[in-house]
Amino acid sequence: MLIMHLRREIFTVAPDWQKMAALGTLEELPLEYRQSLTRLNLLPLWPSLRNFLPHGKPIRNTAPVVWRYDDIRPLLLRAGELTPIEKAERRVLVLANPGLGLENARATPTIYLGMQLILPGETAPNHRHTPSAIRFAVEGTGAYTVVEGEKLPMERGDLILTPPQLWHEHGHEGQGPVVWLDALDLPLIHDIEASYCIDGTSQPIANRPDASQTAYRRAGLLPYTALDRVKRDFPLLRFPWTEVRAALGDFAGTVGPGEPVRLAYVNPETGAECLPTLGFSALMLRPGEEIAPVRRSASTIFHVIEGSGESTVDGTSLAWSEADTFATPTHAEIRIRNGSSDAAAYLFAVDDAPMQRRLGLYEEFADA
Ligand code: GTQ
Repeated sequence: MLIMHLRREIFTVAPDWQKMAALGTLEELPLEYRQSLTRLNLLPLWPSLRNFLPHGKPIRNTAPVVWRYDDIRPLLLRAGELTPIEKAERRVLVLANPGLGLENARATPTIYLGMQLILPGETAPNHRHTPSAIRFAVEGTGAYTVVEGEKLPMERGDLILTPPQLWHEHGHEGQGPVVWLDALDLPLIHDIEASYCIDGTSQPIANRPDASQTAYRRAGLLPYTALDRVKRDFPLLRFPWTEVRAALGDFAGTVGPGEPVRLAYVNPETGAECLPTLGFSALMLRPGEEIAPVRRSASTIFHVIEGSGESTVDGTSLAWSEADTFATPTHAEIRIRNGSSDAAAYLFAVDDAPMQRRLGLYEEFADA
């Protein structure tokens, strides 16, 4: 412990030469030398070293940005008229961060977000893929996702997991449009050239309620057989909002003012995050409350389940109301304020902390 501490002290003090020496630039190198390097697929490190390894804090291109549901909704409904489901497979408008290039289809460096529309009677065909995905139901009733034969109703605020490589398809048996938010770890999986999909025929559906209504009905209770077998990776695929909302309300009574009332969605058998790469949590902001979550190395997106308010992200103000979604970069300073003095606000958060933990680089910073 002492050694760890000393190491940190030694290496956080910048030697003088580091401050003084400016690194050599590309332009300083003879043209003929640069051309020889290029011809041989070589690159000098030092001109771009600070790009790859900036001092103290990563370079962040992710813009703090809000996508308003009032803006998205009419355009998504129009997509319903313009593009039949057969021509879309998934009828989705991607929430793309302008700081990362719209064409790169990412809300943060690791989180893909889309708003998906399904109309009554439509089905989005069965497939499975390497990226992990979740759905967070935003509007409408009567839609469902089937994951490995388990039928998962999607009512407003419900979280549905579609873990990597598991078969999933969507349908809609109700009236009116249904919209949900998709979040995937697609940016990472695509960047490492590991993203692909396999199409399948429609799954046979098990004739029983989903596991949130049966085997994992209540926290603290597991099927007895779970004690003496290998824990399952994805035992629970649906987290109904009615239960999460009630849990937040009860938890709030024990959390001091200004302390975030925040619950993590976890695997009930292991207590760990429910997907390998992305983490999910629900926050309640009590009337008039403002919170400043600890600054951390993870990037996070927030989706408004109920209420309205304002956030400050690295000094940028973002106003939000119901069904809006906003992105926050890694290492960001974040404040979130409930704009109402008499109603609670509820947010759903997706972050990349699980993948950062697995990579051994997740950090929280105790700012003054
Ligand atoms: O519903 O399976 O937004 O495969 C992107 C890729 C949704 C889905 C997206 C997908 C899906």
